[in-house]
Amino acid sequence: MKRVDALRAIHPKLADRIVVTIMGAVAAELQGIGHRPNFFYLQHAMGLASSMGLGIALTRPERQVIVLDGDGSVLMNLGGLTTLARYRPRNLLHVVFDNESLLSVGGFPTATSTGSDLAKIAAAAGVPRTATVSAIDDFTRAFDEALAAGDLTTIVAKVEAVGPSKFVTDLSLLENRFEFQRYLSKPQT
Ligand SMILES: Cc1ncc(C[n+]2csc(CCOP(=O)(O)OP(=O)(O)O)c2C)c(N)n1
Repeated sequence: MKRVDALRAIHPKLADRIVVTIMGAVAAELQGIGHRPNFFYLQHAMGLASSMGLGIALTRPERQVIVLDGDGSVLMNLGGLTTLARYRPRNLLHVVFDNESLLSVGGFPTATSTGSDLAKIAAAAGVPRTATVSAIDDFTRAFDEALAAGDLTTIVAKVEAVGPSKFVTDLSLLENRFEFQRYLSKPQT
């Protein structure tokens, strides 16, 4: 499965949900498919997209929050999984695109390439719902089931280590920051 195809498959379902992604390849891919004011691409703070998603999910329990993460990023903040599980926001769906590499900085292999299992780690941390998928149909099914279940879920989507040739986009961090903040503070109809 290619991550960009997985993103295309769920893109319509992200329209009215709060989305936080990691930086680099996934951010560029999602922007390429179609940016929205409810998407925030967390730059620089590697590993902390799920922590930011947790904060938003806890303060906005009426909204569904979706975090699009990477294996390298999760491995950098494994303690974040224990904090997610501890507070268990029912409105947070944590998707980890596991390409077994740090693709955005050259493709160095991560520990998932040598057997570390992020879904099992999330489950052991106390995340109540976890799944590992490696085909688009299974991914979209797991995604829909997680939204319907209304409980904290981590989906590890095994994807090929391929991405766009450039990760630079024309959306600056500050522009995205103010736009996203305005979106969050706007009353939803
Ligand atoms: C604290 C910190 N260390 C290193 C980096 C550099 N960096 C940016 S993206 C990235 C790799 C992210 O890997 P992963 O989460 O697996 O996503 P992928 O690039 O494979 O999509 C790294 C190391 C950073 N931004 N912040």
